[in-house]
Amino acid sequence: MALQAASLLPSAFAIPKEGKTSAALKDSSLLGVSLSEHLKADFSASVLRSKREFSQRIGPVRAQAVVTTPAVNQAAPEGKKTLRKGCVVITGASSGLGLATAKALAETGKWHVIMACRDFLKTERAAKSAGIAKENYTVLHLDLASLDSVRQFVDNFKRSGRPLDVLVCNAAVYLPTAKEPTFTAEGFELSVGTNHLGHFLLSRLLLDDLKQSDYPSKRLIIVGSITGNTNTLAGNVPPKANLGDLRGLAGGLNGLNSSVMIDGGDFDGAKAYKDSKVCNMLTMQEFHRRYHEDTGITFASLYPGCIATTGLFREHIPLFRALFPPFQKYITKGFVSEDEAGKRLAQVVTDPSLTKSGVYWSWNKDSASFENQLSQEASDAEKARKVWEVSEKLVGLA
Ligand code: NDP
Ligand code: PMR
Repeated sequence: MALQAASLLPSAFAIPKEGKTSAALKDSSLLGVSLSEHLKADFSASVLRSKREFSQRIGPVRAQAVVTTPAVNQAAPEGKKTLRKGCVVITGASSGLGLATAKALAETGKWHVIMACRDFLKTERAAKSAGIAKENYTVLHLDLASLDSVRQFVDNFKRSGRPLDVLVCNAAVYLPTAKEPTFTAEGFELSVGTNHLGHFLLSRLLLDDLKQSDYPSKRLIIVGSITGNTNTLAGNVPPKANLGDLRGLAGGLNGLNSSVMIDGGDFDGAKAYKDSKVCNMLTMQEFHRRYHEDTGITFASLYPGCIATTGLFREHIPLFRALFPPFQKYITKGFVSEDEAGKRLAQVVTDPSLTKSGVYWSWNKDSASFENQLSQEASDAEKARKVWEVSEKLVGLA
């Protein structure tokens, strides 16, 4: 495998022409960009807007007979305004980045985390061993590889009577060694079906709940990745992401009347994952274009760094799993621990200086956040619109 990895080097180091600036360097955590003043201004505006929306609303905001606490408690002692606990849904919080983010948020005492996971027991155990206090989390069942399960999750969540202040679409599968495709309950290729289509339906169905939140800053975050961005060195390691003309997606990715790959090509598990990440980043931007101005919701994506120790690589060969962490730590220097990555995502959930919408966040070597540049394909507005329209047909929304 060492040899195999080395043999990838020549093509990997050929930096493409696309993306005029040195985004590859930025994304690989070598350059820092300080937060500009307009971010702070944006936050003040968003707080004001939320307050205005809140004061304009009459009557209960939810359909259920549950009274939710207003975000700002005016009756606090000495006239001080205190913020109620925020409620954040995190998909795939049973391990890796999702678990570390749940832990980081719960530890503040300011957030209740809904751990939206497919394996209830595993998640309970993970929460316990991470030391997340019982009162700070709830496990709710969600299998993103089944659209029925997504709908069921949304019903259950609505019935819980909790407000939705932030939704984090984090779960993913990566199947780099699969020879043959596998499928979701509805027959979509599993990587795109889970990572993109499951999250697409989830976030569309929960958008109204986010809109109704009276929290000062409501956010929808979809985890992206450097490997879907071909304006970086990592994004040029074959197979590269490429959605083509979306003919496979339009055909339903089922391998019967269409290809299982978005671009209509032959099955490749690693490419399917990278394509799904491009869909994630495009979806975030399309949400931003369609809904940010009217709703005040912040839509964001991010590359948290290379968390080379997570379960994401569970399907990879053992030698890869052994060599990947030291390779990322000592050679690319893109490595980040699960704890550190969790703090980064928690920052995107809650930091008042990260309220700008439509942004793909990354971090430099001092762990300072900066607005990163997406590849040409991952920022193609026309493609984003098409992915949105085809996806809503596939998940039964259009
Ligand atoms: P993990 O494998 O540790 O976490 C993935 C999570 O997704 C698990 O909780 C898993 O649940 C869950 N999941 C998988 N399939 C489903 C499903 N059908 N329904 C519900 N949940 C599901 O990997 P990471 O923490 O590394 O990945 C988290 C995110 O970070 C992903 O979006 C990934 O693309 C992104 N990312 C990761 C990087 C890295 O270097 N690791 C780099 C850049 C981005 P279960 O425990 O039941 O398997
Ligand atoms: Mg990559 C700055 C260089 C850099 C970074 C930040 C990553 C991140 N990778 C880099 C470079 C390289 N990688 C180079 C030069 C090679 C050839 C030796 C290389 C190889 C490689 C493989 C085989 N890298 C990988 C794989 C995977 O199977 C991982 C993958 O693509 O998962 C989809 C992966 C990753 N490299 C990363 C990151 C963050 C990943 C995995 C996680 C992800 O994108 O979700």
